[in-house]
Amino acid sequence: MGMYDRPATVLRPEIGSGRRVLVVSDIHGNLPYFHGVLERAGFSGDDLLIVNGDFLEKGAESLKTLREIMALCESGRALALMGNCDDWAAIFTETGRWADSILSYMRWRRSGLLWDMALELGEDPAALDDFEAFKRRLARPFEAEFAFLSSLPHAIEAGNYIFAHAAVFPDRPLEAHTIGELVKCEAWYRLGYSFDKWVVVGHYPVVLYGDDIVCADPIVDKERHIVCLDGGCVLKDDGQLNCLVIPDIRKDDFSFVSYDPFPAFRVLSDQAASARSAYIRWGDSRVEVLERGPEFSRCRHVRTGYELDILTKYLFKPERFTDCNDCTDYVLPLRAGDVVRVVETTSRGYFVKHGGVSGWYFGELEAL
Ligand SMILES: [Mn+2]
Repeated sequence: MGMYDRPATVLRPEIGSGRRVLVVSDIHGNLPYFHGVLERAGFSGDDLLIVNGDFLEKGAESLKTLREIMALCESGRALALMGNCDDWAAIFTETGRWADSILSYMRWRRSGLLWDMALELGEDPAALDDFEAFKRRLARPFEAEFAFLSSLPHAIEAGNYIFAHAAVFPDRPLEAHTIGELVKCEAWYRLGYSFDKWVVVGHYPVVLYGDDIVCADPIVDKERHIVCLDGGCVLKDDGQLNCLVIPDIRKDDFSFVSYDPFPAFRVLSDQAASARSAYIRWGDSRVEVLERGPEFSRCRHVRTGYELDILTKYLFKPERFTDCNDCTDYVLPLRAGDVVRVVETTSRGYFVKHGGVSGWYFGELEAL
């Protein structure tokens, strides 16, 4: 039986009324975004931070992120739960195909927890060829880190809220879920469940729930009592790290703050939204390049036939058929005076974010 088939561990902490609870999900080793969103939320010693899983992998600083979260948990300022990218303690219990593929995963990503651990041991992570021997070298120096990871619960229930990395199923108690059910479900929000308590999840970037408009702000569904938090930090170039701010765990009112590193500017002219747009995203990004230019290329999205201009640097290969970076041709509805954050500056205009939504602005900008 693999670890994901085992029963989940549920934590039910006592959180005092009036203690503010902050919730962050899918940090993915991105410390600047993590620090940025905590600063924006005014995280203080009186708050409780809930780290909703996937604080490791994909980003540049997994080991450092892990140690910061460990320190916050040990001081009582944070509670963390496990995401599917935080399951590294399993290397000491799981065997077979999963373990066999870890070295090639490391060489492909060139980052991640085990990559960082090898570097700290003075080893070249790309040159490792014996995973069993590497594992034995990790056990002692990183005993505390692995003990912390293996102690992580898979759901937290407190006051009016349930937190899990990816999913909760309403037909059974939390304890009757397997670990895999809580941490691995894709596009869970589409399954249509409703809850009495608020269920807060990450795991699936919220932008992927959009059809033709890209919005990285949390999805807050007041009918179904669901919050989807994952703003695509690390995974999407224009992504953000969202932080839910719950003033009282026994009350239903909450807000959120977000962090991305893009500089803010003021819009100088009104602009109407485009009548139609497409959001080309990972997993469905096959395009045919109709005309390749130095800055923009005219492309046809293969599945839908939709034609749009894509930044040439977003095309992965110099071939006629290629996949591409996430992108959109959406023209944002803006009013003079709006503040936008600039992701790309091009000869045609700016690719910006406004209220979590990504799109184009073709007028002038003014520095703030
Ligand atoms: Mn995940």
